[in-house]
Amino acid sequence: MATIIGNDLGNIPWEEKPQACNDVMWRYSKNPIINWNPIPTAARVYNSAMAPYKDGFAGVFRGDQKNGRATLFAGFSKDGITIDLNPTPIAWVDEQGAPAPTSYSYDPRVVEIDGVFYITWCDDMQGPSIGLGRTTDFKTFIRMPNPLMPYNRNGVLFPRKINGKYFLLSRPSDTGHTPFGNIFISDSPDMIHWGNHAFVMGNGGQGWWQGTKIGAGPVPIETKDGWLLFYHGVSNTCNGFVYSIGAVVLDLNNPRKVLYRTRDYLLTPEKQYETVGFVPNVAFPCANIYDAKTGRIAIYYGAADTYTAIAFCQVDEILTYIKANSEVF
Ligand code: BMA
Repeated sequence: MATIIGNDLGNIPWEEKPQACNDVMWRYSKNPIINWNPIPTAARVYNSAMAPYKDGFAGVFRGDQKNGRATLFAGFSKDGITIDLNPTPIAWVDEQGAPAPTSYSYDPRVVEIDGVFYITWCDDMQGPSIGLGRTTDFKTFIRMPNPLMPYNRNGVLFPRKINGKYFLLSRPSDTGHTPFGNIFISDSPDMIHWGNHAFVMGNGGQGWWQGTKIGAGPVPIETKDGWLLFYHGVSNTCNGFVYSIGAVVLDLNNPRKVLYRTRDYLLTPEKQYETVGFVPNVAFPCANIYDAKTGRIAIYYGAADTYTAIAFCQVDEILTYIKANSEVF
């Protein structure tokens, strides 16, 4: 039985681990895949989401416009690496097709559930909150009611119902560059009414890399051992926050329960495209795609609030590592 419970994806972007690498997560050698000023309408495209679509990939991308304001753009790719970004921002509509603009939008996640692609992002509802919308073709984007009260960020949906309910991770915050933050979970019978809010995991631990705050990253991957969720952990320094990537395994039937959690980070800013940019020292994962047959996982992460980059890992190797190096607190 394959470890990942999901689809095969023969065309997943992939590069074998370099021989000299001792880590379980490694970077794409041609990072970054999106550089400064990729389209005339956006200076920096990062913290973005991709999903398999038709015979290639489609995604929703955070683009900071030339007035500095963050918005979302659709993009398409044949190989998951070269991205064709639509230079016109996504024009959200309501259920009747009338314009439903956003004031700002950032850090999108995309998940396909039963043939519909749902997008969560950081939306403005009198301050940061979780936006929710859907598309079937990456052309028409329909806004749905905001699932949670402000202030909140890092809303991430699970890719299927669990015991008849949709599940949403989130990270309650403040209006600014929040100096705290834990991951919570809510569920819903219909994607409209959300409740049963519960705490999942918090900042801290023996190490310092996730000592300030944490937030869910890409959509959780269903595996035979549990939901594999990559997340960001933040430490504070005299020069500001440092964002690293970790992982956690949540119980398949009860995703409120943490089974294993990385004691150390899996990837921290080291490369120039991660340590130098608009905001230095940020590795911020927002998407993963995977091939159940080979267990290959490609993670899309924003680097230095400037670039889009890819990292790779293999599911059996990463699960073995997390179990052997787990710290649950
Ligand atoms: C967080 C979010 C992210 C950003 C990170 C580092 O609060 O705003 O979009 O990548 O800060 O600046």
